[in-house]
Parts: sequence; structure tokens; C-alpha cells
Amino acid sequence: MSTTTELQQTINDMVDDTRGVLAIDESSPTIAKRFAAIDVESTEENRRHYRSVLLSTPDLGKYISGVILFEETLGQKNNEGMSLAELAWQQAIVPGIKVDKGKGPLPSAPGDSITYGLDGLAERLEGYKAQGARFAKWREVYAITDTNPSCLGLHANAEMLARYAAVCQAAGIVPIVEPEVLMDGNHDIDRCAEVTEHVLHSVFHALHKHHVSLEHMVLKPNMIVPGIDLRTADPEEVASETLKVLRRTVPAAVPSINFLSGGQGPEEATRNLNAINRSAGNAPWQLSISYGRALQQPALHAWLGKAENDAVTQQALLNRAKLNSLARQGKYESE
Ligand code: 5MM
Repeated sequence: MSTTTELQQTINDMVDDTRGVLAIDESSPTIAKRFAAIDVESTEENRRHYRSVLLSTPDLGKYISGVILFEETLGQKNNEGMSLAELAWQQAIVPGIKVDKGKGPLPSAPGDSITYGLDGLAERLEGYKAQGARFAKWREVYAITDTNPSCLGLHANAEMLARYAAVCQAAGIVPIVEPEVLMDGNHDIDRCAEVTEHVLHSVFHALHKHHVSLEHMVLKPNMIVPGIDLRTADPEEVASETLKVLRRTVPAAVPSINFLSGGQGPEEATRNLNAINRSAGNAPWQLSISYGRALQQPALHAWLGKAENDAVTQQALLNRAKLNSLARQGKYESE
């Protein structure tokens, strides 16, 4: 199979008009924080158990088309000895893998950060592919202040995303490109829109320079929302600002835009997605999800680290996945 055929096949399997992507790719420090909130220790066995419970949820494949795994999870098996990647694919959920190695400060750009992990990426991808991964994900993070992100921050982060995406496509792996403008702060919705427009413009400019095939990637952006300390926007305003910025920056060749939830509550993230899809008209891309917290939070709080809660954990995940599938189609009613 040619690389292009392979990429197209993965896009066909991941992108449709009702399903979305589940992000369970929390790195070790992040999953430890999530488990600490329910008083559960982050051991390898607890992480394996929790994530295999999620991926065994009956009917999850009706609403979820892809799952982003952490490197450790890709090598793990369920109690019956099946790899978690295979378990996902049993329900037509395409397995993918977070390949960035976290972030640190960007030198000469105070307040901006940069993500690590390009060295040896091509070789790592071969290994992940052999374990069943068909797409990858890389996140660059942008904080908003009066002066951030800087010009250097915009340029350097966009270059990283484009270089990562080019390496993935050469290996036949579909890249999810995730430029996350953080909600942290007290900036208003207009400032989030202004920054996100700059970010997406710089990212697509870099993708073009690196000859990334837009037809064979997925964009995972933030929605346009006010800073977490302000939080006054209603879903219609979020929808109109988000669609305005996306129309100005994202080429029609991109098949799917899968939002991150970024700290929005589960209900809020579903309401906003619904409003976006109701207002989208004839938007050229699918408008879907790649939520982590907004899909998992109710499931995590149902689980509480106890095997006797496995079934209610799955019900909680399925419920959120189903509601987001309705929101994907603009058919969600909060009652
Ligand atoms: C922004 O985080 C991504 C989406 O999750 P939310 O919907 O909760 O915002 C998520 O995929 C993230 O990239 C992973 O959890 C990895 O994050 P860390 O911080 O562990 O590298």
C-alpha cells in the first residue's frame, strides 16, 4: 500500500459525521494529578486497569472513531491478554499515540514554551506502527498574556508542529496537529480570538512550507472562549467567534477539526460543540471532538479506583460520548 493510500484509509476510518476522538493520552504527571483527585495512586496497574475499562465500554465505537493513547498504554494488555490498541480496533476505534515529550521554556522568548520530542521521531513511529498506532498527536502550548505569545513563540511552535506532521506523513501515520491556546488568565474572548487567529495562521503557513498534505491531517484546536477567570461567554458567542477564526485560517482541504476541551466542564464542552455545529452551515470541515477531561471526568469520578465500579464507569463514558455525538450533529438538548 502506498503511503498516501495508507493515510487516506486512516482518515476514512477516523473521520465521519457522527463520531469523535477520545483522548486518554495523559502523561505520567498528568494522570497522577487526575488520579489524585479521586484519591487513587497512579501505579502502572491502576493506569492499565482504568484505561482498559474505558476501551472495553460496550458500544463505544458507535460514538468514538479514534483514541489517543500514551506510549505506556500502547504496550499494555487487558486481563484477557489482548493489546489495548487491538481492543479499541475491535470496535472500529482507530488507535493513535501521543508522540511529543512534553514542553519547557522557549529560550529568548520569556513566557512562551516549546515542545520536545523530534529527535528520533521517525524511528519511534516505526515501533508505534508495529504496535498498531495509525495516527499520532503532538501538542504545542501557547499562554496568553499582554505580550505572549511573542513573534518568536508563534514561529518556533508552528515549525515544530509542521516538522512533526511531515515526519508522521512520511511514515504513513496521520498527524493530529494540536496548537492549544490556554484558557488560563483573565483575558476576554476577543483576545483569545486574536491570539488563536495568529497561532492558526502561523501553523498553516508552516505546514505549507513543510509540504504537509492537508487532506491527511486533523487539526485539534481550542475553542474561542474567555480566560478561565472571566468565563462569561454563552455557547452562541463561543460558536460565532470560533467559526469566524476557523474560517479565516483553516483551509477547506483539512477534513476534520477536533476540538480539545482545555478545562471546560463536560456539559459546557458539549453545549459549545452543539452551538458550533448548529451555526456551522456548510462549513468545509467536520467539527468534532478530541476531548480528554470533558469525556473522562464523569467516568473517573464514577470509577474511584474500584473494580466493582467498572460498569458504571463505562456507562458514564458512554453517556458523554453519546451526548457529544448528538452535539456533533447539532442535535443536543441539555434537558
Ligand atoms: C489539551 O489536552 C489534550 C486534550 O485534553 P482536554 O480535552 O482535557 O483538554 C490532551 O490530549 C493532552 O494533550 C494530553 O492529556 C496530554 O497532556 P500532558 O499534559 O499529559 O502532556
